[in-house]
Amino acid sequence: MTDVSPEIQKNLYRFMLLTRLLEERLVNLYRQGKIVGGFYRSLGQEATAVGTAMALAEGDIFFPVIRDLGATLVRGVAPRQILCQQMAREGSPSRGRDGVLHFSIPEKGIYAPIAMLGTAVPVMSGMLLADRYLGKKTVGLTYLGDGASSVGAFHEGINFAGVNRLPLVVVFEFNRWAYSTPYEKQCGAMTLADKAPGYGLSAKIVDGNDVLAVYEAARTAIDHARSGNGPFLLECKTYRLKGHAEHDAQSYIDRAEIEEWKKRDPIARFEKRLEDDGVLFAAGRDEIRHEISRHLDEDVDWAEAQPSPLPDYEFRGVYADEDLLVERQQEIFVGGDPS
Ligand SMILES: Cc1ncc(C[n+]2csc(CCOP(=O)(O)OP(=O)(O)O)c2C)c(N)n1
Ligand SMILES: [Mg+2]
Repeated sequence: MTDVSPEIQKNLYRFMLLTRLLEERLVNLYRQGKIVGGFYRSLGQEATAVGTAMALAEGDIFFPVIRDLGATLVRGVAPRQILCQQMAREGSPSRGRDGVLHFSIPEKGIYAPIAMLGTAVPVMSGMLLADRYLGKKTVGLTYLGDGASSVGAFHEGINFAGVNRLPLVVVFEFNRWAYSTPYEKQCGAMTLADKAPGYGLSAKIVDGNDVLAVYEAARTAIDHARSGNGPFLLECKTYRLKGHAEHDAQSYIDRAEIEEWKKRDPIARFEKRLEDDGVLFAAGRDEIRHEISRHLDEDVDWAEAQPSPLPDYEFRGVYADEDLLVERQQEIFVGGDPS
């Protein structure tokens, strides 16, 4: 038995299911050509994103990456904002200027993932150092794929965070693949957690498809960081059941591997556990599913009715004095005299 309250367990379930159902809607929109750019799913990885984000406290900060839609939902981003973000409509957090999860909502502690893999670690280390100077007890969490952990910026950043004992939690989303590169061609260490001793850090490996185990391990990691013990590397073993993005048919993966991981689907597993433990039964699950679906119907209609941003919005938010400079930028980039 777990000491996690039934209330939190039901919330973990609700957010995993919301992530999945929202992504299903987004796949439909993608197939209708309504998504601007690519669409990256977290199918099979919902427990890792939801379980870790649920363990963060008010005021903590994090960078989601492509598999962390669930983390942003836990943190209070509305599904309709995500729908607008993916369709590049007004009403999206980036007001149509960027897609996927590339947006920041500082009041919710969400900062846009940095496109270059691994660079979140040094950037977040700097943010945590700044908060320490300000006397704040902020914990920072960043997600990193197995591929991202091979990038130089990760190693420099984690070394800096370790030396300064910064309250940083790195969640490794170990899903064995970095696009089409398998882990064997990525790193010689047996596990990503093996990287911790070299930097004097603590680490733990957890079943990333067991949402309760992820939540409990994330609480331990966050407490460790907040208590001044320095960074913590939490390796979640999970699996990307779809391709890198919707355009990728996963032709480089043996189908048997995918079939094997389907049996460990985090949502189906948690449903069984909730039932075995007497926390939530089929009728309760159906109620949650219907409620989510009903809201998503409304959200999709609402998002599709939102206008595209005005073209001149592209030039805003670049300089502090934006009004003054919009005209000049347009002259330079859209036409006119570039001198
Ligand atoms: C430095 C760098 N190289 C390549 C890319 C392109 N890219 C974006 S995501 C990705 C795969 C990342 O794999 P992984 O870190 O394992 O995360 P996963 O997609 O498995 O969640 C690649 C190659 C990039 N954004 N940055
Ligand atoms: Mg990966």
